[in-house]
This record gives sequence, structure tokens and C-alpha cells, in this order.
Amino acid sequence: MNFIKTAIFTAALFSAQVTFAQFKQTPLPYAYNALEGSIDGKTMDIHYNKHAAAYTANLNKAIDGTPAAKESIEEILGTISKMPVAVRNNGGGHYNHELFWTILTPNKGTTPSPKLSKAINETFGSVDALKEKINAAGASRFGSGWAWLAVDKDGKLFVSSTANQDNPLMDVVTENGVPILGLDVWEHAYYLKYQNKRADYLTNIWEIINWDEVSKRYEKALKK
Ligand code: MN3
Repeated sequence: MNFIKTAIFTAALFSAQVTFAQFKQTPLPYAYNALEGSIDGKTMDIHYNKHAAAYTANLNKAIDGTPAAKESIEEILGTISKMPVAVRNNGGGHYNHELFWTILTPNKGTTPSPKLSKAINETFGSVDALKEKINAAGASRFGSGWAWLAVDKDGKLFVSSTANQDNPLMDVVTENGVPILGLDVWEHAYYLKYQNKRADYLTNIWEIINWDEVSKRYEKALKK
């Protein structure tokens, strides 16, 4: 009898979890230790399975039974000023990490597409100048946050930084646009390997940037 009760309870609990799991984590497209040299395997494991997983789960809880449960993540973030703070923090956390995993790769030596390369050179002078600008934005972010390369409504590239889990899609930030590259500068992204040396983490991460993915996102952002 107890067994049956437990089985029914477990089934009910499982189906309840499934019904409100609106957003899911995309499987990591490489092994946890594939980025060693720039980011260690233990950091990737904890970052993906604990930190990022919690944002996704808590976003689903925060929107359960609300109109936001039927919206895309981009729609939610675009009207975030009208949402509870839990949706802002966890919705941003979900979106930002889903982007972050894809713009990293173990395949070293990818380069910006000719079109993105031209836009980078016109806007920042060179890819190296862009890296410096993003790293400066990330290094000077006090506390936790992100450094971004994004495309504004006129199709122009810009670099910005946001606090906590905010991002350029949100209607609460001053520099709005579509992010195409985002660097996580929360301590949880680098502390095990780098401790207080955020600048070293930011230097080494360029070895594993997936320029193919950033270029794809650039093309997509231009069409919006
Ligand atoms: Mn993070």
C-alpha cells in the first residue's frame, strides 16, 4: 500500500514538474573539460549544472501560471520592467547562459565572418581593439555582471556591460540591442582557476571564442 501511495505521489510530482517546465537548458555542445586552458572542467560542470540550471528552474517557477509562461524568452526580457524581480534575475540568467555556452568552443582559431569582420573594423578599428574594449567593460564591472558585444536597432555594433543577470534585450538597460557575444564576469565563471584575477580569465577566454556562432548571431540580429 505504501509502495503504491509512494508511486502515485512520485508520478504526480513528476508530471507537475513537467507541466511547468517551459524553458529548458540546451545540452552543453562539448565536454566540461573541453575548454581546459581557458576554463577548467570543474568550473564548467558546476556553472552549467548548478548555477545555470538554477536560473532555468527558478525562471519556470516564477512564470508558472502567469501570461509570461506562453511568451518567448525574448518577449519576456523585452518587457522585463513590468515583471517581478525573480523573472528579471532568472530570465536573464537563463538567456545569458544559453548564449554563453554557444559562443565558446574547443575549436581554436575560428574567425569573424567577412561581414562581421568589416563591421568590427569600421566600428572599433580592429578585432584586437574590440577585445580590449570588451575586456575593459568586463574588468570594470563592479561585482557581478556581463560584458557584451551587441547590435543596436540601426544594425550598429556596440560594447556594453550590465549588472547581475541583466542584458541588452531588457527594457530596463540604457544600451538596448541584440547581444551576439557575452562574457560572464561573475566569480562563479572563473574563481576556481583564476581566483581574483578576472583580467587573466578575460584574456584567456578569447582563445575559445566561437566566432562562427557570433557571426551567425550577427547575421540574425541584422534581420530583426
Ligand atoms: Mn554564470
